[in-house]
Amino acid sequence: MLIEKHRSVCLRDVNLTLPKSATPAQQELAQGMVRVNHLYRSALKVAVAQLEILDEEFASMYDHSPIHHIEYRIKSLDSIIGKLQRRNLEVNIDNIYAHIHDVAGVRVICNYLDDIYYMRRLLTRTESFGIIRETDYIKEPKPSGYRSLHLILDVPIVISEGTLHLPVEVQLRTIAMDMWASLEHELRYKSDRNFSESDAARLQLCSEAISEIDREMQNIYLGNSPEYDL
Ligand code: 0O2
Repeated sequence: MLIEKHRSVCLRDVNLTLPKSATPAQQELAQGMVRVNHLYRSALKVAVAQLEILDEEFASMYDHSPIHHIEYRIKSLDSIIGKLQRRNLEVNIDNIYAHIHDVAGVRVICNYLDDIYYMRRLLTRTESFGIIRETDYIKEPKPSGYRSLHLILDVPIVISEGTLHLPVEVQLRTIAMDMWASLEHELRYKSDRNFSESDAARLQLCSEAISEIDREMQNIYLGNSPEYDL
């Protein structure tokens, strides 16, 4: 199953955010954003198409698929600007290409822990995509309790000017890790309640409990019928 989480940044969004008194720099940013949007959407399509091909292969050829579902999105313009500002970087197109590696983002929700590393191997074989950066928040979870494997992949796209390489962030996680991350994000940033230190500590404990469950589910699965050479 493929889920596109947000619609893309379009020219209309960009024009709406531009005041009538927009400076040349703001206009340049607006025009540049349209190209950023097109290029990263293209890279996202290539990465998602590859994942879809693998998903269909598992579904048609094997009893077990490592992929539960896939979500993908282009980062919103507000979110890109917010990230640049948090890093004290000037909001311009060059800094987006140079510093924002998750403009195109794919989340692969896997069934079991080993599926995550199996998918990593498939996505980073020589004939697949290069790895620009890898951060394993499963082996070393964030202080919040966040667990996932993050890959920044180098994805080639062919456009009229030739071949371009763009980064696509792939977050690989189990269903349980995804449940934790979604609810933690909701509780921390979106709900009206005050998020206390005690809430943070309890969520950290939930993350540990979930990690234990993931390991046990993996063991139950492997004990029954291992499908892959993991
Ligand atoms: P969104 O809405 O998910 O796009 P980088 O992007 O790698 O250059 P950054 O932002 O420090 O630098 O990367 P990091 O921390 O490795 O990964 C950021 C993304 O991971 C976040 O995206 C979340 O999707 C997820 N994430 C990281 N930490 C947590 C956490 O504690 N809780 C939850 N729920 N998710 C987390 P963004 O940029 O926040 O936005």
